Amino acid sequence: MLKSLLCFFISSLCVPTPAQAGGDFMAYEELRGVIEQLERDKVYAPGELDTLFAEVARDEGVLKAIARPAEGTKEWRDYRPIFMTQERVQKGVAFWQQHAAVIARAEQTYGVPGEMIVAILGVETRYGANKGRNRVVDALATLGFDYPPRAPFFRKELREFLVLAKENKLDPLSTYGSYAGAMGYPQFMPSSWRNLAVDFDGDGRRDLIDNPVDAIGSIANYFKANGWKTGEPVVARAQIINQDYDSILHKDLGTNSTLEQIARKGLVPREPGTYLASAPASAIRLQGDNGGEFWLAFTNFYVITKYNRSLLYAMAAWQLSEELKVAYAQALAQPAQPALPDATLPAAPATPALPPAVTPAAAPAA
Ligand SMILES: [Ca+2]
Repeated sequence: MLKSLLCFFISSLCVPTPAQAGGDFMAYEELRGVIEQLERDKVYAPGELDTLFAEVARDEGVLKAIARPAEGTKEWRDYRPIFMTQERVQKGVAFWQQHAAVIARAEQTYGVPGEMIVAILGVETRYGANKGRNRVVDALATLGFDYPPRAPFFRKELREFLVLAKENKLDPLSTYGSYAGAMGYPQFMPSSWRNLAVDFDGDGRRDLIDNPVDAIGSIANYFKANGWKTGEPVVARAQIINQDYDSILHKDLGTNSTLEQIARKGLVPREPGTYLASAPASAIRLQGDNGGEFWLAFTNFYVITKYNRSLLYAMAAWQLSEELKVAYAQALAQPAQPALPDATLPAAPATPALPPAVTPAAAPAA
């Protein structure tokens, strides 16, 4: 009450700007546990983290943001237009052209297509243009200590961030990212940065915040480490051939059937392609502009969900990658295109101008 009255009278001092207020977690037992562990592990000197956390503040905006992620509340028809814009494709092509040699090297090194790497950068940060405005240490402490549904996850990421800051000489008080603490061009969480980032330009640092070369290599390495299968299909639009399909539709983030099992329930690939009947797959339904869209999602599709645990995210990233692949090839064929006004791309997932939605290279014999 006293605090709210003070806020009423001196409201200008009570605007929630996390960088100004501080020390919100100093009395938390859980923070003591984190600090003592990092001191025991000799990552931080005694007292160093007390000084740091005297500046760390609860970020109420983070708690609001995590309660309404776009992936959890939107249907596909509303989610898709956020990412599938002419502007995002054109900027992706420009980014790809600027870093063509590095992207080709990442493709060769890790077996992940260049368009997939560029699409992830486009969906995550518009190719580095928006790396996030939340101070990471505030965000992770807020979620790790004051967001019970996922506190253990974020408390671990807070510890990882504090170790990462030491390893990479980041100033924890001036490192910014998403409301969930994801950082840099590829929006890696601290544990992913520590475990899967690579020094792709060989300068001795794994810098995802200011170095697009390291970001490109790190995304490709992340995909490879999570099971990307080079040359295998990602996802294919399905058509209905009989009415038993409801029982096979799948919402979890992994394959649960084979193409053959799904076909028996009434869904088969719509476009011609080389598919193994025994290929692990799931049938998914998305709510599109014209009602239900049915898709056959393969192992590689669920690798994309390792980046962000959402079917909509994976579909947006994949569709953007397909658009990028076509637009990049066109740009190589005829450079110096005039800029077009921003507009949402047509909803059809694969127009006749596009290559087949799924082009598995040399599928092995069944
Ligand atoms: Ca580097």
